[in-house]
Order: sequence, then C-alpha cells, then structure tokens
Amino acid sequence: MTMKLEAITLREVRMPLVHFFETSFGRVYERTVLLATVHCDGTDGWGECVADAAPFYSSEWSDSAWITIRRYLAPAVLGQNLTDPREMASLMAKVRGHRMAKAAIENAVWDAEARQKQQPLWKLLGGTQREIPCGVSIGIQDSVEQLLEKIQTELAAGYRRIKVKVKPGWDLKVLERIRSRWPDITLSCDANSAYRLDEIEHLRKFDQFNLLMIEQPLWDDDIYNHSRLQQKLRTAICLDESIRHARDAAQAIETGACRIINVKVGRVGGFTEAKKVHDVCAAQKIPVWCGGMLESGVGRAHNIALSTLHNFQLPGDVSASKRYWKEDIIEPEVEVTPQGTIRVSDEPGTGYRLREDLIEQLTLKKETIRAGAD
Ligand code: OSB
Ligand code: MG
Repeated sequence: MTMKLEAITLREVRMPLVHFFETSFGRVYERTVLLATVHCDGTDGWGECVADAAPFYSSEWSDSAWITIRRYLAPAVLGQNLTDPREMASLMAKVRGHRMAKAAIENAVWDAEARQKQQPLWKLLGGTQREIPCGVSIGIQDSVEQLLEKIQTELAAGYRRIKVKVKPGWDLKVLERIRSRWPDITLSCDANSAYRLDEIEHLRKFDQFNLLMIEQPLWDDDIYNHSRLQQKLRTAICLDESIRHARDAAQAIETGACRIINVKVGRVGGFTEAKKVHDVCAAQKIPVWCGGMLESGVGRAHNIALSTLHNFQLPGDVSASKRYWKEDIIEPEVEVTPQGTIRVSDEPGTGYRLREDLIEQLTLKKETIRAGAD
C-alpha cells in the first residue's frame, strides 16, 4: 500500500453531555471535540483528539492541539507517501509531547488505511477478541444517593465493572456505602492525582473495600512515588496519567509502581504507541484495559478496535453512546449488550459510519490544511 497524505481538515465540534461529569479536577457539562479528517488518495480517515477544552487532565487542550497540528504536525506529514500508518509517529517525532494532537492525526491515517484496504480496523491493529467487556466510569455526584442510583442503573444495564471517581472528602464514606449495598460487584476507583504520598495512612484504608484497583492516586508525572505507595497497599494501583509511552510502562512495571495499566490511545500518542504499551504489559503479565475520555463516536469506535488486542483483559471505560450523548455522530451508535459487552463489527473500517450532516451542524470552526500551504 502507498497513500499520499494530501490534506487534513480540522473541526471543532461541541457536544453537550446528557449528564455532567465530575472528577477531582472539576465538572464538565459539554465536550469540545477536535476531529481530524485526513484526505489520502480519495479515501478519508477520521481521528479524534481527546484533549479537553481545558488543560486539567493533561497539559494539552483543544486549542493547543489545533495550533500544534496546523503549525507543526500537518506540515510534517502532508505530501508524504506512506506505506504504513506506523510511519506517522516518526514523521511527527521532532515535535515533543503533544501526544493527543499526534494521535488524532495518526489514528485518522489508520482509519483511512482500513477503509482503503476494505478491512476491519481491529484486524489491521492485530486484534483477536470479538466481544469486549465493558465497564463504566461514574463521576462525582451532588450526593451519595444520586451516585448509588446511577450505579444501580449501570448494573441493571449489564456493565461488568463500576469505577467511581474519588477525591479527598468523597472517598471512604462513599466506598463504604457502595460496598454495604453491593458487597460483591467488581468495583474500582479513580483519583486523577488527588492524593499525596503523605496520605499513605488514609490510602491504606481503601484496602478494606476489596477494590479491583485504585487508579492514579498520586501526581500525574510521577512513577517513583507510586512504587513507594504500591509497596504499602494491598489494592492494585493502576496508572493512567503517568503512562505516556511504552518506556513509562516498562519503568512503572519494573519499579512496581502499578499492577495494572490503563491504555488511552490519545494519552500515548496514537495506535502505534498504544500497541507498544500493550505489548510491554503483555510480556510482563500486566493486564491492561482501555480508558476513556468521554469520546464522541469517532474516538469511541477507535477505542473499541484497540480493545480487541489480546491483553485487554479487564473491562474498559468503553461504554454505550447513549450514556454520553443524546445523539452520537456515528451510526449505528455504540451499543452494549445486556451482558455488558460490545460486539465488534466485521465490516471494513470501524464498522461505524459518520453522520457528516450532523457533524457539520455541530461544527463551530473548520479549516483544511493542504500540502505546501502554510
Ligand atoms: O481519568 O479516566 C479518566 C474522563 C475524562 C478524563 C479522564 C478520565 C475520564 C473518565 C471517563 O474516567 C471515562 C469515559 O467514560 O470515557
Ligand atoms: Mg483515569
């Protein structure tokens, strides 16, 4: 295969969430989604930049991704003849960081390749699992009662793992209430870096709740202190924010900083690096699962394809479109079976079509960047 990357179209799309989402760093009511379309020899491919509107989860944000793509990433890749989407990462390597911006472009090229070859994206990525187990991530609510009600709804829908967001002041009491109502469900929590190492005694109290894992308790940019914490906890630590690439994964495993890793394709810079993280973990027998960033259907479809790789052994934060959107921008929407799984399509590409008319309606800003132009 060879594909010439002729142009990239960027779109900023705004999508209201059906329910607000609150983490230790704040509450959001809507999602600003940056979509990238790559135009390659008559075939389009779509990617989503998972950065949020503000630089709170990570230092990247929608506007930084837009300008980074326009000024640096697009000029590095436009006009290039690609034989494999894996070449994208090296073309963009001179730009440091900005992994979510890079992932949007690289993943769009994978998407284009799958369409051009008329093959399912999951097969192209090397996936093997045809049905993927799903969990949900439930944000901080106004009251514990509201949270319990939400958990009840998700369990009834069949989801196989409940993850709740925690922060100081919304943690032990909340977990206690959940466990007293559901002693046996698969339960985990995610702190998004809300704790400090001197809170070890407090964090040890999480051990009584038989959690599948505690996700990212400490600083986003710190692996070493997680290894110190993991030594003192029975509960498995799962790293999210701290894992930027396969080397981080290798270091975290070697230092005992975690026993589980959350793979987010945007956080690590695209499918190629996500596969490497997956492979490093598989070789060390560390299970991974696919994280979520409140994606629109474009990113959601890509998360599904990634989740088919064999070491995605735990339920991911990949759930039905309707939990997020009144109307998703793909069709069919992502649906979850009563058994809490997503069945992966055998159709070429992602198996989901874009609702381009709806996307156009939701678009606030649009720009096409072509080879040779500035
Ligand atoms: O830490 O996993 C996280 C959402 C936004 C930013 C960070 C995170 C999350 C989630 C939601 O937990 C996962 C989802 O439902 O997409
Ligand atoms: Mg997380």
